[in-house]
Amino acid sequence: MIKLAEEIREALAAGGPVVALETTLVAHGFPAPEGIEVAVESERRVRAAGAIPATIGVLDGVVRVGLDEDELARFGPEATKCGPRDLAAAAVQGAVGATTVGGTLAVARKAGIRFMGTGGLGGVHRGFPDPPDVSADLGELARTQVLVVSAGVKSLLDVPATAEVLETLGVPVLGFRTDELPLFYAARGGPAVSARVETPAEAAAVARAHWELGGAGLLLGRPPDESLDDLEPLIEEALAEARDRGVHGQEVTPFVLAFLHDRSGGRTVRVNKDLIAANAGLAGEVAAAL
Ligand code: PSU
Ligand code: MN
Repeated sequence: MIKLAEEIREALAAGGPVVALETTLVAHGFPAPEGIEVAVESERRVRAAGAIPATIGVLDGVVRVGLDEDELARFGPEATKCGPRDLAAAAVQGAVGATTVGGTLAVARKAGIRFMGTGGLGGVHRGFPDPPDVSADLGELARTQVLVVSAGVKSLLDVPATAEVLETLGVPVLGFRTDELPLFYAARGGPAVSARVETPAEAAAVARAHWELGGAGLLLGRPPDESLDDLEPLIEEALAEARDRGVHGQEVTPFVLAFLHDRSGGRTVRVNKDLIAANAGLAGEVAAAL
């Protein structure tokens, strides 16, 4: 049911650095085929940092850990979005299953991978509790011994509420050279982190200590290098449009991202691509430092 690529199996057996990467942002986070370019560049950055990339997705009835370029190219817009609850059905029904952060963490737990890079963590959607839409990313992070590097929480969500839930779940929220949890497209203005770290080695040391104490997931927030600070009106417009069109559940995040990519004159595409690759690189550095 789960198949690890040879290189990844060997690296894990030897206690080497491996970084999990997801496929939902590949399939649904960008206009095709830009998601595939992001995936290839993320893998390159993980390798440049001295770690092995493990891109995860469901293909031909198998949960795959490690995909080659031809396999990655199959994660287009028609792929099924796979949170943790969707993995089994996608495998049994032979779907191309693009794993979210939560879905990827569920597989990483099973495979014994300790690090992951992504764009922005999912969280509490705005308007809670009508409906009570909370990304499964949070539940998986709370029970998986993985350090996830992201540009914080996606700002189309209710970020302060998400920060509160992360605290409730006992997930350390580390800031990489920042005291504030980044806001995905924006570097500043987010809620306070629980601890600030200055280097990949320091992040690795905190993760190891957390796991020795019996803790599970950690979030390491890395601010985007280019900060877009004027997007809130456009985000509100996107959410209103989603509401008007009856977009709900798993469709909300990809709809809003596509709206922003379309209406920001390409700025969100650029920043989103850059931050995903940079987060993958930092995850590789932390993995290599442990
Ligand atoms: N980061 C990005 N683009 C994305 C995502 C993260 O830059 O598309 C995806 C991740 O797969 C994350 C998902 O798990 O968005 C959250 O979706 P939801 O809120 O529906 O759980
Ligand atoms: Mn949801």
